[in-house]
Amino acid sequence: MPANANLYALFASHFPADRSRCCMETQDGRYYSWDVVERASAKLSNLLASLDLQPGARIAVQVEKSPEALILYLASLRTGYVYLPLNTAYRHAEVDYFLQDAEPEVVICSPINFGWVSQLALKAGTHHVFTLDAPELDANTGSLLQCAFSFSDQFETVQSKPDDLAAILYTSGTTGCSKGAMLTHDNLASNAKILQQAWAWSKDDVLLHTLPLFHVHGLFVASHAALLSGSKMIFLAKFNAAQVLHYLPDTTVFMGVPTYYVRLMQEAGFGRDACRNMRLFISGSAPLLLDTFNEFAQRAGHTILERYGMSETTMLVSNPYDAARIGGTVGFPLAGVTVRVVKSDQSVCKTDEIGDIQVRGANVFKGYWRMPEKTAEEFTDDGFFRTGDVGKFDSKGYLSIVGRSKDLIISGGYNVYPREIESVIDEMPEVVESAVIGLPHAEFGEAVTAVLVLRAAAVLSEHTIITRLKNMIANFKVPKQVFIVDKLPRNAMGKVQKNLLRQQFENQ
Ligand code: MCA
Ligand code: AMP
Repeated sequence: MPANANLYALFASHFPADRSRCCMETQDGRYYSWDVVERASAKLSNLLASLDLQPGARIAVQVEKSPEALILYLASLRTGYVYLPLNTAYRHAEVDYFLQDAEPEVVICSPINFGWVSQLALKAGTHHVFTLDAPELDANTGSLLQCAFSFSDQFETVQSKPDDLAAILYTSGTTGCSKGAMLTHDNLASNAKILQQAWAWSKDDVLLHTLPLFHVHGLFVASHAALLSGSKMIFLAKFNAAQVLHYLPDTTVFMGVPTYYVRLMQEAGFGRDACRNMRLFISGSAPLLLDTFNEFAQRAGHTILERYGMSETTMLVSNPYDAARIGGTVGFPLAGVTVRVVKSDQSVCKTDEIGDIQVRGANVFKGYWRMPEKTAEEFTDDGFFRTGDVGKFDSKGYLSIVGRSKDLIISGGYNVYPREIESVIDEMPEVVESAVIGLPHAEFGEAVTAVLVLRAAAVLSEHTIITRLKNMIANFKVPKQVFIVDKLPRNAMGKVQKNLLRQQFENQ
């Protein structure tokens, strides 16, 4: 039989020989050995397998971060089903869309959301709904952990082919409508192996894991490298700068979005002493400002390694581990990943010439879920994926991202698609039309900002708009500021000139 391409099988082959060593430790002192991770994921796998799901069934998960949530992800891999993580900030309409589109056979949510999520799941034709919470809170009868307890703690990981789906991550890609990026076992395995090498992971590393578990950064980039290296994770429920400062002396690797670094430096006690055992700080998901990069080097005595990735491609470019890490750049294409910058006529740009960034490699996804036309549009004839990012290579081969051709705002590392927010605002009876833009923000990088035109005589305050939106969409998508104008600036084609709006409101 050929080697099993199942990603869990790859991880398991690198678990430490001494399974009593620590895999995850939490802030309240819970300790999960590799043995526990193996046996608990086997119990969950046996439970999932007992449900008699279709091959390729989607398992949609919207739960708070915990070691159990990561173990659930491993169980989904082991059983060969398709893991579909959802941001815990998503509200009713957002979850409804994802469940309708993905038609998961299993939905797992937080106990507090069981009422509304189970209704949506029923509507989407889901057969099984469970809850998952931290063990001490997870006492109700629909609890996944309770249901799994009586199952065997041994499970033979199913045989997967490299091209089998492991996960679907929803993203809006280059256009407004949310699409499920289908990632295979091979996409994830190849990227995990490349990053382990590129960033020199070893079993002696300790990762301070503070990222959420529902996006590529926290679920794949951070966890995979540690799982593949048999390294311990200090597993915190969320990012909190004071807590990070507390754990840093016990840590060798930290990963985060730029906002984490900005907040960390606001801690008075942060400095070289806290970082004395650190080997590596990594940043990604959004541009790291040169000021942050420089200030951090001064304060911490460490040069942040910035890398670049996408849901569709996982990681594609990284600054080097053992050569100069250049601020304002994302570094070199990773081993086995081909990246090119092209002009609008598809010819390759010269050094320092700005163009569209395209990528090809084993890391690049299989396509968008049930959207073959959209998938085809995003690939060139010679098989490169169009990232929607704009950049340039310098004479030493470092890539810089200088902008985006897609209309996207990145706030605190979360992507916000203006068109989605505009359509929600435009539904308000008082509103004629709206434009949503990103304005520079010291902490979040960009702040979601709405500019509105109201109907004649309509009255609508900024406070009312924000309050309404908070009930309708995830909180990080809600505009930080709202401006009312008489009309939106348009070009000769009738398209709203967002650059003019950005200029007008940048310093207000
Ligand atoms: C929270 N708030 C935000 C954001 N997060 N506002 C704007 N942008 C945000 N990202 C607001 C809430 O709306 C709320 O507002 C208030 O802050 C408090 O909410 P809370 O949830 O308590 O905030 P927090 O815990 O301080 O969270 C901030 C955070 C978090 C820690 C920076 O956003 C975070 O962990 N971001 C990381 C995102 C991430 O993992 N991205 C990776 C994507 P109010 O009080 O008004 O209601 S993967 C990816 O991009 C690719 C592949 C890659 O390359 O990695
Ligand atoms: P997502 O598809 O949600 O995973 O977001 C991917 C997008 O995040 C990319 O297309 C980039 O626009 C952005 N991104 C990720 N890493 C970086 C980085 N280091 N610098 C600038 N933008 C980044």
